Amino acid sequence: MSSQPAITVYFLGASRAIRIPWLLEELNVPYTLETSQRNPAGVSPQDFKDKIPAPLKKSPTILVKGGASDGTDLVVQESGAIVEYLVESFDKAGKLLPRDVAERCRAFEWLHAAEGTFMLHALAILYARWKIPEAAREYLAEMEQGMSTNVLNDFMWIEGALTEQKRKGSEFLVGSELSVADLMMGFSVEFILERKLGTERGGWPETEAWLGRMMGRGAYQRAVERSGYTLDSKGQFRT
Ligand SMILES: N[C@@H](CCC(=O)N[C@@H](CS)C(=O)NCC(=O)O)C(=O)O
Repeated sequence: MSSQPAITVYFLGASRAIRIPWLLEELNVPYTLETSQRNPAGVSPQDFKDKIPAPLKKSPTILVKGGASDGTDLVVQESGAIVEYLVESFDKAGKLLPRDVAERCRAFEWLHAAEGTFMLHALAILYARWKIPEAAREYLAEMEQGMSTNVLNDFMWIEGALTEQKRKGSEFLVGSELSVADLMMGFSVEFILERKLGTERGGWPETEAWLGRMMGRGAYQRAVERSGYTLDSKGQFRT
């Protein structure tokens, strides 16, 4: 794709949608935001869902005017798929995907682990908190403890990777530059730490320092400013 078609990002407040404007800011690709805050129940208001042109009605979704091969509009849902599409289409200089094949595979691992491993394990805990019947609530702490084993294992993985990266003199999760790994993992780590979803039995100094560096980037800050993103929603986060 040579020219840059108009991109609309459907952005629900306090959500993993932040990955997309952050990436677009890093690549300097123009975009429009269609934003909504969550309703008092913490989910997408119906009028916002009605606007999202994808079957799942979740955020993020993007609409790319004339972005399909036949010139019709293109709609992409799932943050990992959106990241892959945007990088393939607009990162012609290959800034966000390491060239080295082993590093590229590491970046793909994190890209998929962000949702398929980290969020999966952490959301199991969150859903138990929300959905456990009152009569079983006395078992919640024990359940959370059991389920946190997976989250701890995940965090040991990222803490170890970042420790190794630091030893090599890198500030990033893979290679020596920002990549799709950082862009996808930032929200997952922030969300899990912020909501205390199983990480409390460990210490994560390198992970926290990395997250601080990512959140301090100019592109991230611009994305936050434009979208109004914050996770500090007093428990209002819903998936
Ligand atoms: N795996 C999907 C998850 C999408 C998702 O669950 N989005 C949430 C926001 S973080 C949402 O739209 N929730 C609102 C609702 O279901 O009402 C992705 O990575 O995009």
